[in-house]
Amino acid sequence: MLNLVLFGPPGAGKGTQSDKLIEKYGLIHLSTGDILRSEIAAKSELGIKAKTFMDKGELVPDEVVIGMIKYKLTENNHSKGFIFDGFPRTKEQADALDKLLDELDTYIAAMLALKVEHEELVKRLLKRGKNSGRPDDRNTEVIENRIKVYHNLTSPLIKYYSEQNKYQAIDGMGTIDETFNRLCQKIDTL
Ligand code: B4P
Repeated sequence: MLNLVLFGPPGAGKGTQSDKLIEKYGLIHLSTGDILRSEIAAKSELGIKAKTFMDKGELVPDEVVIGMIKYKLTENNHSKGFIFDGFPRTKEQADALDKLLDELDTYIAAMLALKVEHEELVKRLLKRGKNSGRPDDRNTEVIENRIKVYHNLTSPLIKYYSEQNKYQAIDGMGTIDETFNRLCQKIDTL
């Protein structure tokens, strides 16, 4: 199995690049953001709860997202591997992921961290907000809060994966194809 964590602040290109990478490498895409949005669309109990956090740009509680990932991993345990997009986002989630993968006798091969400047992140998210209707992309205050939450709670995971020699920084500025080529070059060395 090849398991990758695609990492970066909101708007860095995680979802965009995941779509291209799963096609090339035949991996399963696990995006906690996408799963949560489909729960919101289905008006499930989980979705109704998650929406209150997402609309403010806050993280959904760990136990909710960990439970979702656990379910998806057991459902797809014979796959070639996974791209984790937007997960883990806290130390608790990273610990839980390592444990779940260990139970499947596998592990994270690398954390690929997209580096994008603050102004560019805000620009990309506001542009998507105009077309997608995503409530968390339409409001500058919510976007700034998501970036702040990333710096406070999520970016410490760089140290977590560095200590395991799994952290790889990738320049995420430039076009979608340029970033994709940089990611593929790195993945092909794993
Ligand atoms: P996510 O769905 O993960 O959303 P995101 O961080 O905004 O990134 P995304 O991957 O969608 O966007 P991308 O950069 O590809 O999270 C949303 C919310 O869900 C969180 O705030 C949180 O509340 C909750 N949540 C999710 N996971 C959670 C977890 N594990 N724990 C707790 N809560 C969780 O793309 C952005 C835009 O940029 C797109 O329009 C794209 O086309 C464009 N773009 C991408 N690359 C570009 C490039 N190179 N040039 C120009 N534009 C580009």
